[in-house]
Amino acid sequence: MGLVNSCCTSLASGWRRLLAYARSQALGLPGPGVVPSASAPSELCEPSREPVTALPLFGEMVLYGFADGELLGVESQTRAVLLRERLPKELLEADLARKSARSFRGSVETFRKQHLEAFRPAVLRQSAQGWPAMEKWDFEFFAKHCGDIEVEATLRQGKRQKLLLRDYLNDCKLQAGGDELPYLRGWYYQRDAPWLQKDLWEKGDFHDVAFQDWFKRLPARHHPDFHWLFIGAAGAITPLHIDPSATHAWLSQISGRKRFTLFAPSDLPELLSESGGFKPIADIPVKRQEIVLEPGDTIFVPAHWAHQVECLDDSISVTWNFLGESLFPTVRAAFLANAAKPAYEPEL
Ligand SMILES: O=C(O)CCC(=O)C(=O)O
Ligand SMILES: [Fe+2]
Repeated sequence: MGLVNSCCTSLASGWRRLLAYARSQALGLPGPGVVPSASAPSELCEPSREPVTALPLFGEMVLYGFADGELLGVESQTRAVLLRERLPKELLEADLARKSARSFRGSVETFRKQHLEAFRPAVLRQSAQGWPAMEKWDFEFFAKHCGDIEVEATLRQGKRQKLLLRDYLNDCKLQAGGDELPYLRGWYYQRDAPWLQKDLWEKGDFHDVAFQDWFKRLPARHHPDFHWLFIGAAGAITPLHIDPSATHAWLSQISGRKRFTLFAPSDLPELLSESGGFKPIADIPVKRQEIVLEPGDTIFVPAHWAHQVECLDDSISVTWNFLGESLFPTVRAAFLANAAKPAYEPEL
């Protein structure tokens, strides 16, 4: 899936490279790789100018957001600035001093205003209650009905391995309690077993109406396959990361419990180590929000909230990363800027 760490490595090291490049520009060095229509603006040379967030987008493109809401679209390979935009101010303001994750029993409209448009996490308790999956899905169900499907599990240190779902579920049992358990993350079940969908939400349900995916308004080749099942044994972990392509996510817990640890976008610089990766969460000095999802609960993780996830029990979840309305103009602008890039490979 490539989601873990991909963004924040770009935030720290990408930004430093860009800054070094901008400084070299100011010194009058030739600027190989600059797209002619857009050069690195001189204010990048300000040492104090550090981004507070970065949105990984199409290809290698990263959008760096600043405290004042300014946003620079940067092609990280060529280090050229491709567009200037503004981030929704709600994203930059989102922090844990405001209302954060909480129980929710309101209407779609309330959810939109208080969470989706405000970039505030939410826990929607028992919002998947009544889905047939809640009664049917456990490890035995998948071994019996989907055992012959080849899946790709994540092993130690992010290594991936293809194996039959039946064998993966067996391995989960054998390795229970060990370190770094294998974890089936991001299984795009709609390709292999689309019939599973009938066990989930229906048209007109909260999930269908509240979580509109604005990717659908971009050309079809840019609709990502960000709709997955996660199946993991108690103890399996998804390390701290930010979800790809500026997407919000919802995740509904079907079986077992999961703990989410969330950090606000405004704290992003505190989460990164010198080398550009994420620090272990135990070493992060800022406030975090911990939420335990019970079967039937759904969490809404807004774009750019970093999160770590741990299976507290043998766990099955369904999740969808979707593009929200307020980031759509930015993502569309990035898409157009990316599409308008000259067709040559700049020299580095
Ligand atoms: O449930 C998990 O282990 C991780 C889910 C998640 O954060 C993701 O899909 O991006
Ligand atoms: Fe995630």
